[in-house]
Amino acid sequence: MRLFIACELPEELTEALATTSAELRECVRGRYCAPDTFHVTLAFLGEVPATRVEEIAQLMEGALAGTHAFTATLAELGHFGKSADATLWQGFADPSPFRRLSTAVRGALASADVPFESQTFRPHVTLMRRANLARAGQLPVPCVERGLVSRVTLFSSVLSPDGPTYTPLATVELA
Ligand code: 2AM
Repeated sequence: MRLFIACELPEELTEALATTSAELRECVRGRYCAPDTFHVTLAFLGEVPATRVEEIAQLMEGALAGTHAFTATLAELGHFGKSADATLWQGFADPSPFRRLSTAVRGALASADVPFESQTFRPHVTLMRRANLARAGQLPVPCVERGLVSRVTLFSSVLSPDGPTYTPLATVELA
């Protein structure tokens, strides 16, 4: 199974992100992410045997026990990759609460020898993939909103030409 652990987002943030995404559609070509898939990845595990799902869910729960929910404020747009073929995202005013969650989750995975992608963590919500920014007009000013982040979920991801399908397998409600 293809697995990742991510923060789910409250409605206020999802709506603001969807507004920004709709404005981006006017000026950037690429593959848009559906608003009901918006999330902040904390750890990407990739292919993992299904027999390890329960262990991973328990590691996630242990790592986040006693962790508090927090208010997150959306901030600037940014991108990864080449400007002609970019992943376009919106970031947060204060990355530190997301960083603490990611460090805790990744630490628990590492201590149990569960492999994950260990590249530098940069909290973001992907709005669009394969974005051609080289041919884009002026990007819109993104919608900025605050909301309470209170759920961390282990998802499975199934890729298809119509886009990924994410299925929640286990969720931690932050205190
Ligand atoms: P992205 O949004 O920055 O592309 C589910 O696929 C989630 O896991 C996506 O949010 C994606 O991050 C992230 N992801 C996919 N492949 C990844 C990889 N090889 N390394 C790190 N994160 C990855």
